[in-house]
Amino acid sequence: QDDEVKTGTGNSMYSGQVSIGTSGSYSMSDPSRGGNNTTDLNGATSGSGTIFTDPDDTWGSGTTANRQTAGVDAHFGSQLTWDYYKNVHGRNGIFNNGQGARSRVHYGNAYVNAFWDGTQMTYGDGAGNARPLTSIDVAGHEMSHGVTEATANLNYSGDAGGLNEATSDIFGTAVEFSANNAQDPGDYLIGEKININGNNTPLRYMDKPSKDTRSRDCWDSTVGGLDPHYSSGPLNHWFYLASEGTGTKVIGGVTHSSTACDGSTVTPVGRDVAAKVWYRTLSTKLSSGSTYPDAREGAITSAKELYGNDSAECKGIAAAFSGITVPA
Ligand code: ASN
Ligand code: ZN
Ligand code: CA
Repeated sequence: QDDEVKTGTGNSMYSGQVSIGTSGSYSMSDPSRGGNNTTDLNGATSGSGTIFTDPDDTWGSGTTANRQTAGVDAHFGSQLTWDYYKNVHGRNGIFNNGQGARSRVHYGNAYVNAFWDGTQMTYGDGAGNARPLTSIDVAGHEMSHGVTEATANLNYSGDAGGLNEATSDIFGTAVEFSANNAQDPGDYLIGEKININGNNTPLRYMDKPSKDTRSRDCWDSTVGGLDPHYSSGPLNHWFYLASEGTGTKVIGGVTHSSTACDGSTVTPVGRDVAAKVWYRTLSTKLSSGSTYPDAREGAITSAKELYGNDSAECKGIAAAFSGITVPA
């Protein structure tokens, strides 16, 4: 029966040996998650690619020597993202309609990016020292662009562009933590596994976004003029402050250190609360032209609805927005 889920064994690049949902005998297509499926573009830059198949349901080798390996990581990332939204937010897939999505790997030649195109996920193989862009946080980031499109539909410019990008970093990070994977433990770095800069630095730092030399730590009215990958900095910093507070902590084997823009001490509400509040804000308070001040107001209203008007959670969420200088 082709609609019966099978449990394959995947030898991934970034997460060790993992279980993946497959079907038939055997295809990398997961009937238990809306038909999420993973295909090989084999260097093409268009088309659906060819679905990965395997005779014994054991996939990949842990290295790029086996072309299934990138497929294992992409399929696993899609599975984790599906499970995260379902289990934590009650969301049934990217579109909340029970439908899965395709992930395409081996896009183009030495392509150093990954993207969501409104319908599906696509991953490049990287170039030079940069490895395939199929890490858990990147997969969660890209699919969360689909969730943003299906909810607030934030523009990709101005303050909204930064909120859009940060939303993907926030939920990509939340998915990484939810995986609780020994090879890729949760942290507040984005893309730490893929060596995109060739010197083992991550793409972005949520505790102090300016460590990438371009992102802003603090909001002001000029932030909206930046590329969304840099105007995301203040909201990423908000998520870190709300989750972990000010100060220094080792998380996922990495030292994180954060200060508030207004010099305050922020008492954290925890990552799970911050993620719940942000999901409610995204899905019920924001729209295409929303600004950072709108995000503050929406998040505080969301925290009141979830936890009560005078709750510690609501106060902490507000304090973290003051910590990125978004005024009341
Ligand atoms: N990987 C990039 C991102 O998701 C692609 C882009 O610039 N839209 O942000
Ligand atoms: Zn993005
Ligand atoms: Ca990470």
